[in-house]
Amino acid sequence: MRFTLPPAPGFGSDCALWVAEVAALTQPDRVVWYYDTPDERAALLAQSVTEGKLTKLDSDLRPGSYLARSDAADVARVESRTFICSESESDAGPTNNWRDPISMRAELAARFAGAMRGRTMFVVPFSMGVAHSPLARFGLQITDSAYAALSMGVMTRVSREVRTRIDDGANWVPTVHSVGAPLTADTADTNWPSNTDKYIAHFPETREVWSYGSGYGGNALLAKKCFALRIASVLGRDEGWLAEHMLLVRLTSPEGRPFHIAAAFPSACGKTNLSMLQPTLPGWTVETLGDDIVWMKPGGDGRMWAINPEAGFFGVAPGTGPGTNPVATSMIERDTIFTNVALTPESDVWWEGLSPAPAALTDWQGQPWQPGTDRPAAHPNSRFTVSAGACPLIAEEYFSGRAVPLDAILFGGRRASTTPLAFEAYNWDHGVFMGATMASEQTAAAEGTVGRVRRDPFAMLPFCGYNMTDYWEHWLKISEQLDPDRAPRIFQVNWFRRGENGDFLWPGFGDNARVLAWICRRVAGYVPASPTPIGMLPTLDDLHVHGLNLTDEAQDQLLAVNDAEWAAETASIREWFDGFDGHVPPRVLEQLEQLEHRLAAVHEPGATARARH
Ligand code: GTP
Ligand code: SPV
Ligand code: MN
Repeated sequence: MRFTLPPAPGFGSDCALWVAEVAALTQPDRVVWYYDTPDERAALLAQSVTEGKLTKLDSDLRPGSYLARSDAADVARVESRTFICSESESDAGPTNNWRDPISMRAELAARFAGAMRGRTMFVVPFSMGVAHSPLARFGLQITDSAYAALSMGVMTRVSREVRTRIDDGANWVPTVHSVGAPLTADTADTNWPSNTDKYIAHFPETREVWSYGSGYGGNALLAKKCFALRIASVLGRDEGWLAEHMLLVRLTSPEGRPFHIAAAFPSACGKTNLSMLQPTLPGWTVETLGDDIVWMKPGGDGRMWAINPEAGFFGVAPGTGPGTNPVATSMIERDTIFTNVALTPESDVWWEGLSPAPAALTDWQGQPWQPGTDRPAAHPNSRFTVSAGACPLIAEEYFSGRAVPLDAILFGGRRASTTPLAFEAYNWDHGVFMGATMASEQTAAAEGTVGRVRRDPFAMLPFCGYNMTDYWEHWLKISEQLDPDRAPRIFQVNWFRRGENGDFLWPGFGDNARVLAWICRRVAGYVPASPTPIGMLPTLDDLHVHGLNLTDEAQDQLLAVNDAEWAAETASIREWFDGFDGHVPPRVLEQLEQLEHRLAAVHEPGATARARH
């Protein structure tokens, strides 16, 4: 028997017909529309507990909260199995895994045929953004995972209204997810069904997502990376806006002036933490708008306007504690789904960095664990899933859906060396160059070697749904719609520079407010900055570091621009650009040439000490 994937439903088409076609292919036992009403949610949570897929945590210690333990081989995004199936290979570009859409449809049809046998197929209508907002986009996720349906209920705005709007002809993006583990009369279900064969496939022309084999995070919650970044980046290219892997935060100065900052850091590099930081600088306040994804569009006023399309946080658990992130710690006191953290004997959760280790635990794989055990109790990519409405600092825009005007855009990553704590781009093109050449040490958020430095342009390497150099071109072009005096200013930051002994030189977390405050003062025109070859730097005094007790080494190194390191950096950027076969936009190449030129100039006779910094 030959199967095909149902064709993408066209604009204004009947979603029920498409759902029936997917059901005919995947053959679930039953089809259930899931609107995430309180009753539906309670019933699905209870059923998941009965089936052993969720553990209910102690109702006094962690009310309304649950623990999920994944299969040990399904713990993070799988970049090697993520595909962009554009008609032309050059539209996917050299940084994506390209597959021909016709052959991928055939390959997937064979996987999806009968994939949901014995299971329930949930149909989840969701909105990215508040449903009545002009920037909102709708989608349907079909999934055979109750965990995915429950998580979608937290991470997106799931409602019957969205289905009505779709039935009334609104545009929507179809997404299909199966864990790839059909049940037969003689196969027992497991607590985390999944398949060793995995596909995270995107069809940019027809705006579809098909995901098979994984139940974890961005592989399974298709509204997140698959729709809101990979498909949305393509929509943005075609329609004149940007879908970005960024946090969004509002800082208000002691004088009461609000500043809106978006920041692109790669996975597990500090977005959630920065989005809800508790400033250690008196008088400054923070409101949280988003922690992972920003959609932004130039307005008629020449400013860049931004929204967070998500409704929840899927945050990294390890490292989250009262000392580092008291806001998140209180946000996840209740009504939270935890995945792959450790369980205490009292049925509460624990992970490295939350508190001193309890005497005995059950680790993320269900094994006994004591302090001193030579593996972490919580998986390094263990996560909490919680409504953004639970964040004590959540901004009013979470409810109203209003967009905010961006004052600054930050690029950052984990760099043990080379990149100073903070510096400003000379202009938009220089900022685009900073974004395009960002590099970061890899983390546990995706498969791969943790700690290896890789270029991760705009923190979008795994998330750009089209050709990376076309995407840089789009960033350059979008500035034509911005007023140069009102466009967001661009900065680079690095909280992760290390000293000789391997320790972080910068305290990070709440003290990052010192850097953000400098950025706001730059935007307001209140502080000068020193021109250096790599950009405009603050002094330590500008960062109000008094009281931090920085070591001599930290004072010396945090803002240092080291000649040898930057010579190696520019050489490595040039080599990396060479891999794009002449497609790097000339304006970006020109920025590299200017940087090399500025670096060489500091060695010429007469170069100022200040330029040498
Ligand atoms: P994704 O959800 O994967 O996109 O990650 P993210 O960018 O939101 O990262 P998150 O804020 O969850 O931080 C990831 C890890 O970095 C956690 O273990 C944090 O404790 C740690 N971290 C965050 N901010 C800082 C900081 O300023 N300094 C240091 N040293 N560590 C930090
Ligand atoms: C990331 O890896 O950037 C995440 C987690 O935010 S996931 O949703 O799994 O992509
Ligand atoms: Mn992320």
